[in-house]
Amino acid sequence: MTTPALLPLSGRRIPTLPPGASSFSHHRATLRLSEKFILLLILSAFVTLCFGAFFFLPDSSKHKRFDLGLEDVLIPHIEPNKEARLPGVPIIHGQGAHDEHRHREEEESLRSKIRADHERALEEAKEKLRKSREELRAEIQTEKNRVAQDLKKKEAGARALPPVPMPKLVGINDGDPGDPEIREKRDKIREMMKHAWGSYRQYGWGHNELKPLAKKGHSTNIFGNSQMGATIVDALDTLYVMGLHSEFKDGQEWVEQNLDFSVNAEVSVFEVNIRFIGGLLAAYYLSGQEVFKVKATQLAEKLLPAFNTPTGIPWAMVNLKSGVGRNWGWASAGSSILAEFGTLHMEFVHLSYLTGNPAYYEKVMHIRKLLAKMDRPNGLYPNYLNPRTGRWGQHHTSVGGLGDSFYEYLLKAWLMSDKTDMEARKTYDDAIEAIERHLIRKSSSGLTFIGEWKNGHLERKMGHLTCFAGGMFALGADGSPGDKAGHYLQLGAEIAHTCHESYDRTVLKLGPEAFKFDSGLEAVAVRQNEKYYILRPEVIETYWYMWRFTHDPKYRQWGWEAAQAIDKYCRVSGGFSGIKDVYSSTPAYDDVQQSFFLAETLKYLYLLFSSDDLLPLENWVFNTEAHPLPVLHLGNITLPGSNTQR
Ligand code: DMJ
Repeated sequence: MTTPALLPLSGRRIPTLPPGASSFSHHRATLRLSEKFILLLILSAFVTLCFGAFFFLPDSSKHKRFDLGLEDVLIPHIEPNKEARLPGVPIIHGQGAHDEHRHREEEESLRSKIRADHERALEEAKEKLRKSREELRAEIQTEKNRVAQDLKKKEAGARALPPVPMPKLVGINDGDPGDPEIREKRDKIREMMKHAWGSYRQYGWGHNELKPLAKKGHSTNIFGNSQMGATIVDALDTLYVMGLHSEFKDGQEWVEQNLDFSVNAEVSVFEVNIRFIGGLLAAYYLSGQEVFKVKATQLAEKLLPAFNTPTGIPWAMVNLKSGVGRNWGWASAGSSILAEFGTLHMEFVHLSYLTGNPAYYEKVMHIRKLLAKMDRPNGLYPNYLNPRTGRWGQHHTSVGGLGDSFYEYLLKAWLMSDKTDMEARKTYDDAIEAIERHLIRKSSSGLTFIGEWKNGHLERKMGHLTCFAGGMFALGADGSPGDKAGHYLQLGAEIAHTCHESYDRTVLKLGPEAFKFDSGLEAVAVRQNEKYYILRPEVIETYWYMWRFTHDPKYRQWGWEAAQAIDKYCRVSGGFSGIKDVYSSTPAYDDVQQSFFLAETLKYLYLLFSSDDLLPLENWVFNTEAHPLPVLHLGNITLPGSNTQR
């Protein structure tokens, strides 16, 4: 495994020059400098002589020219016995003679000043010409040294970034599980990854996603009309972790040669952050290849205009070219979405850490401070916040869609700070306490579920997206207040169980998009438009976290059931497709291979069948798209933009 080299920690990009290029250009600069110096000397002597000659001419001729120059530009011409008249200034009779006198005096004093200056310049020039060659050379050298030093100082100033150590990169290894049976399962997952990647490589290369049945590229509005190879960027770290190095190299080459963000496309700030910036940063940390860090920074700069709102809460979408932002038309009262503006922290802190540019850190900390000041109905965070007014939209709260990763990132902000960001931990604990009080219930048959809060009522429905919370509760157990670690681990296990039930109660053994706990229904979808499975990872994600914390073999068993079902029902010759109805024995495909299938679903499955020393959770924090970012052991380093020493 390669370890990233120590980096120039620069917020601004300094063009990389070939070796020797900087000293060459410096040499040229100094040559030009000495030529310039001599030319300047000659010119100054010449100008001085001309001016000298001019001032020794008879008074009448130069007076005329002098008056002309000033008259045209500055001073109204004064004829004897006529009053000066400036537009808008009334004529005051009787002052003419006095003004003329004053004007003459001013003219004379100006003339003597100029004469004195030029005489001095002439003396200096003569002095220079009297100097020996050596003396002149020495003077030129001193001047050259001064300019060179100034240049160096300027360059150093541009790079003067706080020296930060690279985070510890522990556990980038093979993760061989040892047990041959488990290894076989893991090999199967790697084979699925090869099929997904290979199909995309063949039919959708460079497009954001793949249509595995139509065998062509695919994209959705979250990427605007761009072709930014979302699948490539999202899949890079999974390829790396699985040891698929030639595929990784292929992806890297595409990134180097084609990934360009100067496109006229309106993209989702959240999606681009979690998939692209998260994906690029993880690829950088794992492989040490500088290009990924450079691309992540270039892209992040393009997202910054989204924060230009009256409150600093970013727009949901931004045009990468124009920087113009706006919100989704469907969002309540022109609001931004909690799970979107609340899911930037991890990536943005890493960006500031790596580049030394405080802007990223400041943006996300501003969001945190703003939220901390707001009233929360029943202690809950509504999903909608208007970026113009700073007021909540509809009072809907969810741990699934629209809310989910906001809570996840509070916990992960604490974890990635080496558990020093206590403000984040406290905000997480308070939020979870309110969620437990108002949203978490047990069904009549004893299944624990997380419902949705809508204007004071609990909707007894849970989304597939919400299933990630089982893993989150387990991950946050250690460090929870009042010795509640056991409680939260148990809560994680209960959510994992409920979500497994939602899979187990279908025909295809794949979970629906949303399932109910109402009128005798338990963990099943009711509406037709909630019966689909689009290769989502959340349930498998929770199995993996639960496996890491408990080593209960049932989690590997459940993960294997899901992997088999995906391979059986979602696999087609051109990749993997989502399914429209998991309760139907004749599956209809949605014909989309989502990029998160490669980033998350297959990665979590692979990790589930690997040993724990592959990307240990003490050292890595996975962003919401499963991109692993190292814990920042900040110690006593001050993060750029923060006022506090950590
Ligand atoms: C992923 O893009 C991320 O996990 C995100 O947080 C929400 N869900 C999708 C996958 O389902």
